[in-house]
Amino acid sequence: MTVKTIKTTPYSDQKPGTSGLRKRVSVFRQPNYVENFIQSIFDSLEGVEGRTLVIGGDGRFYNDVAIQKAIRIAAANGFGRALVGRGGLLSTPAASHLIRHNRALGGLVLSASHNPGGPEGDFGIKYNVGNGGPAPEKITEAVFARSQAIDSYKTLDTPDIDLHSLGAQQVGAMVVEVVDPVADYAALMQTLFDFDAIRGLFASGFRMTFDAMHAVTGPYAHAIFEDLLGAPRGTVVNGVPSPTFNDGHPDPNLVYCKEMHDLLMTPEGPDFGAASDGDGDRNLIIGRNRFVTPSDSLAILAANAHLAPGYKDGIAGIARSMPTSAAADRVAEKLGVELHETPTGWKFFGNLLDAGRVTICGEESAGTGSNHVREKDGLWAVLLWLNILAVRRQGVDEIVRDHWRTYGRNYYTRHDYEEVETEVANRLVEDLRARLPALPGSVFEDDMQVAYADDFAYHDPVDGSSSARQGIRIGFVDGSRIVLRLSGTGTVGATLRLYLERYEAADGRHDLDTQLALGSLVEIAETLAGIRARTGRDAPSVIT
Ligand code: VG1
Ligand code: CO
Repeated sequence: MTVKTIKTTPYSDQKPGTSGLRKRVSVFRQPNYVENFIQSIFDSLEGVEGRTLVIGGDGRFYNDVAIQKAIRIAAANGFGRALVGRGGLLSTPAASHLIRHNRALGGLVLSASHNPGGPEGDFGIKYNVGNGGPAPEKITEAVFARSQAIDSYKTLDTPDIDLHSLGAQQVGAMVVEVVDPVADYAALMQTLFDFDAIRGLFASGFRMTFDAMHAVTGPYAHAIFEDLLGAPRGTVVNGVPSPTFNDGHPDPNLVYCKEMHDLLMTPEGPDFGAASDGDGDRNLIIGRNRFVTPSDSLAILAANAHLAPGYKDGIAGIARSMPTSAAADRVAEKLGVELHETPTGWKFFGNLLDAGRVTICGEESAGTGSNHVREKDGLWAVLLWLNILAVRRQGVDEIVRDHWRTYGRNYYTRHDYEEVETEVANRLVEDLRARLPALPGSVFEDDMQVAYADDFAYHDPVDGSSSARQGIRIGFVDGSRIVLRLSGTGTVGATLRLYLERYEAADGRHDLDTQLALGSLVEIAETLAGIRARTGRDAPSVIT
């Protein structure tokens, strides 16, 4: 089979963001757009010859087309084997596991996560390295640099492979193995959690509802919750993946899971509600009468992880992204383990996990995970919650309140302003950055005094690399914080994220309404950054 070398010209916009390259489908459909990017990835890797590549995605529109292209380009570049999830499906954490489990060189994860899909929606391509995690900045920068100079890519003239038949097929000199996307992942979960205890919980009449949002977790959730753990049929809703997510928005937050939230707030509702996003790495956790913020969830999971078999010997440390609340810091302090604050995006956790310095990681954006893979993992978080509920025999609300009574409560919210004009957003951030040096010591309403103000820079303690300008932090003397940064995953205009946090001690008031508790911080943020004034918006697009 002769390798074809096809001439091409660069696209200027192939710079990976927080989590790979994400664009409108129409952008990916331009001639050679996918080919250029994938070839740029392979050109940035060493020693692909004969190695294994994992390929899979969240099943969104264009997934199948991009996979066929990726397979041919991989074969033409000398990979020896490709492992592809049946139907082109692999959740992001399952892809991470397959890479590790099979000692693959890396993997291509095709997803735009929680963004809508379909011909008018978004698509994405991300490269994960051999540890199963998103490529570090060193590689993503090399890929971008290569994409700016690329003049040809390699491919083969072969027919499409059958993505629906399990087993081996040949593409040139490369073997393509179509694998069950769920089996290895479900096996991994059984090594971490007490499935008998969780089975007992369901047998005792405990009721859960899990919303797969017509996205990738459907098959995983049916297999794990209903088949293996004995939850009644119907526990998993919206469990059939659809290329358009049934025209929905697969973001598991209180906006897109409002119905489930409302159900959990009624006495007739189930005991526990959970959901995951397009590619299965995020999680939403709601107990009866209790929404658990992702930052609290991270802290509670870390504090209780030892109740699950996979973590029975305790955890080595916790890492959280900078905008995530400091609730986990208090748990780390009490456990006497390391706490690391990293920039937004899972790629920054990889080194800490590989070095064994942390076991559990989390982000305020509904991402939690551990050293079992190198991605955040939605179903893992749900299973750890279930394991904890099964052992403690308490409800979610009781566990959350108990946590606050021990550690105090970090009231927390995020206000997103989406599709803001890029220039307006950039100027806003620049102007605020310019004011930072003068802020410490300033006193705002409610006697709020600024303790520090900076633009977060991260120094990776494992490989010594530095990442500057990762978000503006304004900390107050009482432990409150305002954080502001621009999203690195948006596909239209700019998204401004404003993160607000206020600490209330263990013996303090834990029953305030979150938005009211953070009201004065919202006003201080407006005084400092002028988001409403500059964008002309009177309210955020999304509040989480
Ligand atoms: C967002 C979140 C970040 C998360 C990233 C990818 O990034 O804030 O915490 O890691 O999405 O998540 P940004 O740059 O838009 O704030 V996912 O589920 O899209 O892979
Ligand atoms: Co995701």
